[in-house]
Amino acid sequence: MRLGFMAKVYINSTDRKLFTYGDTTGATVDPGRVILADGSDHDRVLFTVNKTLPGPELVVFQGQEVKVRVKNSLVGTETSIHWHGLEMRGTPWMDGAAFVTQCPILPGQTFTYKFKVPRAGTFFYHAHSGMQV
Ligand SMILES: [Cu+2]
Repeated sequence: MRLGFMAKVYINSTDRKLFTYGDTTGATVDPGRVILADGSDHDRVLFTVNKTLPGPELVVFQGQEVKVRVKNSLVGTETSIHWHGLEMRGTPWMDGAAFVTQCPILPGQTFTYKFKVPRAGTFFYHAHSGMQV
């Protein structure tokens, strides 16, 4: 049986073992039981946020200012984070489209996104540089 939507897993960067997010028992997860968010079961490289896919949930009030500090820990690859569906009124440079509204965040660099959430709803963020779309 695959975990699918039943649990969120993360990978330990030192030993590359999988664990269930929020579980404190230390039990590992068999990679063969994990199905990725897009439903595909072939092996490939994933870029994650804070070692999870999907990344951490952000709960924000309409009109609230958001600050998100992004450190690019990818090896040899630039990135940026696009705030999908949110209009960046007054701060278009915070939209997160690399080479369009900002320079990409280089490996080892940190960039802080700071913007106001213009409206209520459910949105998502994703990497937005080169093939990271
Ligand atoms: Cu998008």
